Amino acid sequence: MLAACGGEDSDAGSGNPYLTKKAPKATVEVEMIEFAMKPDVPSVAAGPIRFRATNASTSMVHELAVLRVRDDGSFDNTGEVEDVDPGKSGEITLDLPAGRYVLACVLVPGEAGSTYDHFKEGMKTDFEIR
Ligand SMILES: [Cu+2]
Repeated sequence: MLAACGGEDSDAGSGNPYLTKKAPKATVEVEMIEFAMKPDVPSVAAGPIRFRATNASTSMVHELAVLRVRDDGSFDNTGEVEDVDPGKSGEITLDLPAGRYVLACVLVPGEAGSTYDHFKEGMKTDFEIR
């Protein structure tokens, strides 16, 4: 019989397996500024976690990507608060397993009016889920 879904990593439409509607057990406040990511805690327990990203810039759009570090060192992007305007905030709740993560802004030149590669400028920080 034919498989209904092709051989993609994740389902084509509904997408992100980490996105959850469960009530968060913890909230991580992340301040974004050029060019740094500043979570209010360095680690949090596994489970549904709300990330609230606040853009402290007065001029630049930023975003928060929650990147899980795979064993081989590559990143799995578990979810993003995209394109947060200066002075604004946004949030996402993700159900995440324990592991090493990086909180990063992944805007690149041409996106959201940016002329910088924010990740390369150092807009990232290690984060642990335990
Ligand atoms: Cu940024």
